[in-house]
Amino acid sequence: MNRRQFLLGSGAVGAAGLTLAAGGSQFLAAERGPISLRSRMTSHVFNRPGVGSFETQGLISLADKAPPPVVRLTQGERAVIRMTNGLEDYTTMHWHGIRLPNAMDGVPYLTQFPIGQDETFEYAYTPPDAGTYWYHPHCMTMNQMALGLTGLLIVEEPEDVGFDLDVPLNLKDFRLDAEGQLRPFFTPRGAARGGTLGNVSTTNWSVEPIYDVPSGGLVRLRFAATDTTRIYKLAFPDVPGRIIAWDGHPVEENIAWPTADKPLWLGPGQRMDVALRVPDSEGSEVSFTGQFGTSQRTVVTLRATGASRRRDLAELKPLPRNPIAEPDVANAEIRQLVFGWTPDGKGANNGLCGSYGYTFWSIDRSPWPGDAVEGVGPLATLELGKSYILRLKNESPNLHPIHLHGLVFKPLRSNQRQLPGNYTDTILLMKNEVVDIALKADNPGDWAFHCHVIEHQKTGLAGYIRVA
Ligand SMILES: [Cu+2]
Repeated sequence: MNRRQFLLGSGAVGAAGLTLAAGGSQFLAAERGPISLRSRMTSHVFNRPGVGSFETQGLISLADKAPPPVVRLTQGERAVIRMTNGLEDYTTMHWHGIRLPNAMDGVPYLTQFPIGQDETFEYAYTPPDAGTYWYHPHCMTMNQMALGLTGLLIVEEPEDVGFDLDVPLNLKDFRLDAEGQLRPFFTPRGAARGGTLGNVSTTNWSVEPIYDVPSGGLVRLRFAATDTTRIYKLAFPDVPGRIIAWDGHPVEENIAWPTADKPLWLGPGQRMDVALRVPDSEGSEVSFTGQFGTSQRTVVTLRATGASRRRDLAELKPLPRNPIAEPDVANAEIRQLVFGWTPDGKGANNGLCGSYGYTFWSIDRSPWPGDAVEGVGPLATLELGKSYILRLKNESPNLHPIHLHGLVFKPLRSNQRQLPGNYTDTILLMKNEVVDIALKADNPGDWAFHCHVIEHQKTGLAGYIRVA
């Protein structure tokens, strides 16, 4: 297998109007061209080992009875994605981590008017960076994401990077009752604290899936934490491998191979690419696990299939660097942003995009008044082309994966830990942590800046940064 990509599992799109949806271990070929997506209500059968098999009603996807497909684009090639809203509620689509023109960013009121029922919005952009990204609505966000509408967006390198197989892994929880039906995904108690956790953890909408991979082969695993709340604490199997990319971009500073004793935390919105050398003997299995509360559960199992390909990790060239402008840290201006509580009886005015009637959170002690409020100024205005250090200060005991749209940044230092200096779009702030991040403000526009625990975002922990 070479540059012509074969995809595992949960479906893929690439060609005009082509939506391939399939379960199990089917391999699908992606083709190029305009992509048509249509949201819809659907159901899905979750097989839960030891619990049973239930068809859950009331889910939202872009395919029938299947998870949203993996969308594959090519670095430097213009993409056209026609998003049709098949739901009664309004929506938009956001392309998390992609450095694109502001008008294509999918943030309601800030960059576009929400998409109404049966309306189509055409997103067109040229992704400058290769890597693992994802997409999700930014209007009625909590409802639509919690019910299923999160998918991987893969931007392929134009050149073959040498893997035998590419395995997208969409990590997402659902909150189901004993009959497998949806329970409320927003709770005021959760929203005011760490968020409301699901109880059924899935990978590509499957519980503990097993995927066939070539024996002795080199596989690229693309983990994406697309849950609205959960911070995944991952442990990897004891086989040859390394973490090759973080939040889309090739790692420049090493990230240690995680174990059950020292798990790797992947917060909502974050991604990680892993290169793994599959064992030689057919039928052998290796499992990636996660710590869920007090129990250790399987996230995905890979099963070696066929005669060994006898590949070697040393055959992999480093991933090509993405064209990111290095910030000029020595001359960067410092701006502080504080994340904390602001209990308030009122909810945000999100117009057509949903509100829960509570405000618990704030940035710089001002809660986001809502997507639809006019005349709300930016949290900061950055001069186009200049470098900045943003000092992110978490004044709360809860963790916040802070996401900046349209730009990427590099962590410089923390008051609590050693942070690898890898480019990212989402940084997980620990309790009372202060992190300095550096960026070059080279993409003009109003860029949403918010917590990716969606209950936090929707109850005040949001705003935007202007680059002009
Ligand atoms: Cu948060």
